[in-house]
Amino acid sequence: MNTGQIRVLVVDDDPDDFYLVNEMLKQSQRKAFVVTHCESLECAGQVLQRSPVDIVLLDLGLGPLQGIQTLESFLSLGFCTPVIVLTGVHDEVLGEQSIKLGAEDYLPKNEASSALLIRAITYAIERYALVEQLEKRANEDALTGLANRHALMGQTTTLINNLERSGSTLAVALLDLDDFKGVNDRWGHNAGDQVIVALAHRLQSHLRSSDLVARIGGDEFVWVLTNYSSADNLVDVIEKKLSYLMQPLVLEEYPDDPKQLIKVSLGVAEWKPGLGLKELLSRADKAMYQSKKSRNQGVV
Ligand code: GH3
Repeated sequence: MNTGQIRVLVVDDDPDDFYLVNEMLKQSQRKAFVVTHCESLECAGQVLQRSPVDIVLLDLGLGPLQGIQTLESFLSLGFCTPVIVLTGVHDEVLGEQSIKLGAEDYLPKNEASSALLIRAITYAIERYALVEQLEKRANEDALTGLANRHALMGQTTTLINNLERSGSTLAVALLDLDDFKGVNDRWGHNAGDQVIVALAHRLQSHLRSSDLVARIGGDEFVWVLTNYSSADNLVDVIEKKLSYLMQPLVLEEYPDDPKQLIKVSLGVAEWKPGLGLKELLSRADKAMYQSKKSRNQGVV
């Protein structure tokens, strides 16, 4: 949230109601509200596309859209913005439905006062930010900022479900650093962390943006490749990327002395109809184990 100003988008097809809301917000002694008005969801979509706001106040019943349909249609636009339903209808069921769907609050217009509206807006923005932060933490690996195992499971399962319909390609590559314990022992835990972070950055910057990368354990990473053209191509792609990943690394403590600290073993499993992520990971793990033993890359 912008600390000085709160950007509010009021979506209401009644200009008189908008006038009243705007007047209520103007009465705030402590907060400055920058208010934009739209009479339709189409206008709201265009405004949000141009620049984000801190909160949307949404009337239910815009044009052909009735009741809860209005909120569903707004949410389907996919903007990450907290929403308060501010409506002329006082209906407990509608209120509960709105909250369940994802609205932060439900306020009947005839009950809204300046103080109540401002308080509702303030808490809605704070709550939304807090939930976003918690969701981020729940899905992110703290050291590298990559997706964690939980996020990987969710995102890849969605991809696999879509594959069952589209018939496209997907492979799971499991990467495990070689002799990483030795890195920690020889160079210290801080150097070990630098190796993990460097590998994460390399994975992020050298892989296709449509691929997924996650850190699922201490020195274990997963790379999910999608939409490649054939199995031969897959091996080529992986071998080319590995050469980027395993470049020497400059440690903070030894800026003039690059060290070959990033060596990985890798196992790959290709998706076939009926296979889920767990099965793919287990196949990739077996291939990786073989690769560890021979210090080559293995594909099953
Ligand atoms: P191998 O080549 O057989 O895979 O052996 P390895 O030493 O790479 O793997 P091993 O599983 O024996 O050791 C992994 C080590 O990674 C042990 C653990 O202390 C260390 N580790 C796990 N998470 C972190 C981390 O976040 N930072 C650092 N610095 N070390 C970590």
